[in-house]
Amino acid sequence: MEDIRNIVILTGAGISAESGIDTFRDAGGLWEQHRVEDVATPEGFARDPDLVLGFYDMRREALARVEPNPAHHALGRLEREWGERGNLLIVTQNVDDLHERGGAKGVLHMHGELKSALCLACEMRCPFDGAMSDRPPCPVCQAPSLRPDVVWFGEMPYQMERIYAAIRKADLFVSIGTSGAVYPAAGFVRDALDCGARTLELNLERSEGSHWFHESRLGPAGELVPLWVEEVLAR
Ligand code: BJW
Repeated sequence: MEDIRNIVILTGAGISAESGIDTFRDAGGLWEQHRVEDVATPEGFARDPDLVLGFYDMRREALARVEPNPAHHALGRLEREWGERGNLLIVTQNVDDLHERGGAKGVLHMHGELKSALCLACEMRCPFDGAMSDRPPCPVCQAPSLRPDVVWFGEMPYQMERIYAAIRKADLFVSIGTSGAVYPAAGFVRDALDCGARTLELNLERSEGSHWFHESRLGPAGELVPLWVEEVLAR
């Protein structure tokens, strides 16, 4: 087996599904309940801010009722125990905080976070818990101009330079619980392959970019991820 020092892990909605958070594109998922162009684009927000703020308030409230599952805990353990062996970066497309509640400390939220607000007046970001539909004032400039600090279609995901730098150095790229339908995250596997990394997907079903992975393990994240973490720590 080849030497693995640097690992990049990309997670998506599937890792939080067993905690009770809806995915986007599965049957019954969020995009069957809401039109994506209405709730996840800057244009939708400009047209109907109340609808969008209400959508994210509802998801923020739901977050308070769920717990991290064995997949989140296993990645928290891996991050802790990988230690001196090399670098490990968890990049999540998820806006929930279940990785952190599962013990991971250095998670990069490329699509933002539900419990963060962005002020459209002063452009400050701040931790936020509560209801944005109530139009609370920005804690910095007091303007009632907060929006969810999340990345909508057409907006630039966060910390792309840092992600690509980690991918360039990666010996192993692992994708967990994502459909591979949304770019740029869906392209990371090809970037990692181009840079010589081994690629592994852990997903309920084959993702759209499944053929780019050296290996696909299919099943629920809550079962697959703890087993894979045991395996990688035992190397
Ligand atoms: C389980 C499971 C279990 C279930 N266990 N698994 C053509 C080519 C390239 C790009 C584009 C293009 N046309 C348009 C674009 C750009 C666009 C895009 O990708 N569009 C596509 C629809 C084609 N992308 C953008 O606009 C992005 N910005 C951008 O590109 O900027 C320019 C740029 C240029 C160059 C470099 C960098 C940037 C922004 C995308 C923002 C996405 N935002 C959202 C909403 C965030 C806030 C929120 O949460 O509301 O992000 S949309 C939504 O999709 C959310 C997710 O993070 C994202 C991905 O979804 P995910 O996580 O994969 O969930 P699902 O539901 O799709 O899949 C779940 C998977 O889990 C499934 O496979 C299940 O089987 C599995 N699963 N249970 C394991 N128990």
